Amino acid sequence: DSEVAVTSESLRDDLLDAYPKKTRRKREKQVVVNHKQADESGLVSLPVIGANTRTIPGVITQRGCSYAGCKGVILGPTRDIVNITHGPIGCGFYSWLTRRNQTLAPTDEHDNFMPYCFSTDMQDENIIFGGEKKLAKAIEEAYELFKPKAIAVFSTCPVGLIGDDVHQVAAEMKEKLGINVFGFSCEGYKGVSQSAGHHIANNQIFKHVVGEDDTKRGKWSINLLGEYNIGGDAFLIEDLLQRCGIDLVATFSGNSTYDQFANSHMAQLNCVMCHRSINYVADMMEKKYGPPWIKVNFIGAKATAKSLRKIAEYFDDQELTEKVEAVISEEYPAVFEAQKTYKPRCEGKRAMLFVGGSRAHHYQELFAELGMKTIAAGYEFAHRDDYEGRDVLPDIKVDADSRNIEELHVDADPDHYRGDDRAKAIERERAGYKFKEYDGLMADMPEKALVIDDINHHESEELIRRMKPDLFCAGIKEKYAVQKMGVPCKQLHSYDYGGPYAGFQGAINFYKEIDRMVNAKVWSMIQPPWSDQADQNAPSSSS
Ligand code: CFN
Ligand code: HCA
Repeated sequence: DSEVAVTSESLRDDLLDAYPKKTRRKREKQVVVNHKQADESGLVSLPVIGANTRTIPGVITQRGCSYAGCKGVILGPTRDIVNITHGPIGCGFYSWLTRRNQTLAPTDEHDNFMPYCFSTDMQDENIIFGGEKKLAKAIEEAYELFKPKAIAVFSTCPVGLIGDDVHQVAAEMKEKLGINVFGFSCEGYKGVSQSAGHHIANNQIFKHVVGEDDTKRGKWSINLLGEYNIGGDAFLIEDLLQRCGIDLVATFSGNSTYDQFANSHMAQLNCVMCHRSINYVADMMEKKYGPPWIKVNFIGAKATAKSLRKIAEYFDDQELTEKVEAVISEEYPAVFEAQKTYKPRCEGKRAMLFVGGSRAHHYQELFAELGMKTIAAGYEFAHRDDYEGRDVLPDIKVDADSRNIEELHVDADPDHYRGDDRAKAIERERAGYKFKEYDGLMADMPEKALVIDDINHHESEELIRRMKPDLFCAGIKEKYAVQKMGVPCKQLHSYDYGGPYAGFQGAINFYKEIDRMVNAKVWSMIQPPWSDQADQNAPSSSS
């Protein structure tokens, strides 16, 4: 709409004007007005956005590191692998359950080691003389105490700097103990964000675990890829799938076990929820074992129904279709009721979403169900395909910083954009069409909304000051700075203390929570920092 149109263009200029020339040149590629253009045939093209590039030193970024992406994100939610952080104690401690990934209590068959934080607690002496012996001892000690099926070792920055060989130690301990032990070279400095860590994790899990157990699965068997059971989301999705009669072989990796990964290649279909963090596993599994993959999204009631139907469509079986429709009809009345209550209270309110590599897109569905509008959004570390959909040019810039991880740039593989409607897409490709079917964040966002990659503190403060959204969604580092500006901040990472938000019941929980936040009177009583005119450092409100 025109209000957003005018503001977005001028706001973009103002955000960028604050920067020195060189910084501006970098940031202007990542701060984009979502102007969609249609050609004569009606095909729409999207603006190009810069993504997956190094953060500018000196700005306050939201990003995390490679170790966080590997250990915290991908392997953290698996309950019966002992995850040992090889490094100083802080890395292990701060990646221990802060993400709110949940799981079940232990059983005879499956342990739960999540309540424990395992680390080698490196000291000066290990930095100088090497930490491999300490690591071997830690693995042995963990084995003696817990007798796990598998032990994983995660490298922090100093491990790479001093050259400890975690893979060699892991191989020796695997031999000695007779269980699966494997390591990850996920030193925090690798790549430009947590995204590098996802890829490293995916490669090793695929190499060391997937394919170990060839037990056959029943009809309608799937894996759910990229669902991490934050706030209990996976519990709700598991329940829906089970009621539909769908056999969930493995989730990567919410509420998962080692045995599930080992058997996952026997599933008939991979359903990818967070494409950013796990597309590599989907691709490798398809190439090596055959199951194709489709995208799903269980955030939002409409999206949940659509995803269940999409799975049923893939199997093309009347019985499954009927079961799926029955479950949707059981769940939907409560959703309609809740929408009747909460939509009038939230309708027209404006949200900004800056988080991660998929939720800034997926959560727009839930806000739309409340009649709320997303006026600005962006990812911390996503790649261009997450913004623009599958029709993007290969992102193959390999600079000096990433030369050791060339293989991370799988975006160069055009096959990477297959997935949904593959047959149709391939057919069109053969006919010489350039794909114009977008399924990324930008296609779904309003015309002229601001899309900002790797937003920093200066930019979010300016956005809030100028546009005064009704809600800002981000993470723990942003939350209290934002709230001191008089705007409620919902954490879309940890869900604050709430959730689950997936599926139908989760959507209802979310509506309630957002109503509570955007309609609380307290926000109008807060004086933002710039309201103090005497403060010479405050940004001027007329610019
Ligand atoms: S649970 Fe996922 S959904 S895995 Fe990823 S890209 Fe992070 S930890 Mo925070 S909340 Fe976030 Fe996504 Fe996928 Fe979580 S949006 S940043 S690395 N993410
Ligand atoms: C990570 C994990 C994180 C951080 C969340 C936050 C998560 O990237 O290391 O900044 O609040 O979801 O826990 O994304």
